[in-house]
Amino acid sequence: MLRFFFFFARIENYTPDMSVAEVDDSIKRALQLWADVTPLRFTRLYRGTADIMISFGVGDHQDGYPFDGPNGLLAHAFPPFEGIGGDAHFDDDEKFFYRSPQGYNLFLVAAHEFGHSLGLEHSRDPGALMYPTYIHRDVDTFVLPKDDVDGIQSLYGPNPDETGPRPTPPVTPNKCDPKLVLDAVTMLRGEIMFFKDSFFWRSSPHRGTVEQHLITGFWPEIPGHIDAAFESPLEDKVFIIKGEKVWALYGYEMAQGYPKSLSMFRLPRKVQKVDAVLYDETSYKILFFVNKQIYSYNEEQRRLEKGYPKPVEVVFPGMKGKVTAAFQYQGFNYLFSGSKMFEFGAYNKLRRVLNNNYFLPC
Ligand SMILES: [Ca+2]
Ligand SMILES: [Ca+2]
Ligand SMILES: [Zn+2]
Ligand SMILES: [Zn+2]
Repeated sequence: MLRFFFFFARIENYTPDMSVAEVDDSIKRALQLWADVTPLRFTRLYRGTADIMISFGVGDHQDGYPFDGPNGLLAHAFPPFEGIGGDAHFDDDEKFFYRSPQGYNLFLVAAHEFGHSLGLEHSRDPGALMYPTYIHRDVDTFVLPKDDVDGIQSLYGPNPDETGPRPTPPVTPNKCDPKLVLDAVTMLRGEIMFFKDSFFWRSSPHRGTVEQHLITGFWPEIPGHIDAAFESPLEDKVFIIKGEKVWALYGYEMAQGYPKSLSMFRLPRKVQKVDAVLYDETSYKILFFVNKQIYSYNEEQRRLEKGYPKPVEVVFPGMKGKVTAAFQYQGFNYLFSGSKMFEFGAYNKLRRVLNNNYFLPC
């Protein structure tokens, strides 16, 4: 026997930021996100009292939890209970959007609030929808993360009416996973950035802190699963490479005029993907790792160096396996291969082979 949980939802009023159809669609998709993975089923009411009463208000809106004007609190929702329980209120001093990314995406805010309406609390997983702070995400490709699926299924169980395959819920990478393979590593103004899937860890050596964030929370235009990244002190930019596209960051801002083509580094046309990039601050040379070869680009002279490509093991004797990420730090070159990290000192002499989370302690 199939067992479902039926909830009624009613939209009491609308925000002037979006059309009625856009609000309706955002709310519907936000509820559907939870219904897709549970026996929860939502029906819309147009009058009377629903389990989930949805409204927009400003300041003191008569429930004892006043809103605070632009930013800060975006919305709140009450855990399932009688009366106000389950209700979701949105601060209409915010600018909500449907498509053009200005302000806060109503679908994302509503999906988070409905998590509360259904009984979920905040999550510490920085990839989770139930993470306490709003994070910009690509809503066209958004799939409810594993942490949220596990949370809601612990309350209501899985969807008994599973029709066909669903997209796999994304799992937030774990720096203590012994099988972790990093996508790219770079310095960014004294901090070390470790990229993996849609996330990065930011390590501040002087502060001794490591934080994990969604890439889109900082740079909405940067895709996940990047190939390589490096910082150019000459240009004071961080370059992010995926396929033949190159983006540039100026600190935490996007640099204008990007993405550009990988051909900006004068690589031969047959090179359409790089595995890793290492910037050598002592010589202003940018080493591109492509399969088992290294190309060297002289950034000062804006040309590829003669005699390249060279095999990786000629430039870095003792390097084993394909290089998957690379960076230079405090005079040492670090080449990653799978779950290992090779440390090279002066004259590219191999010093140590470490685990690749050496800088990301567990
Ligand atoms: Ca607010
Ligand atoms: Ca890589
Ligand atoms: Zn309220
Ligand atoms: Zn919340």
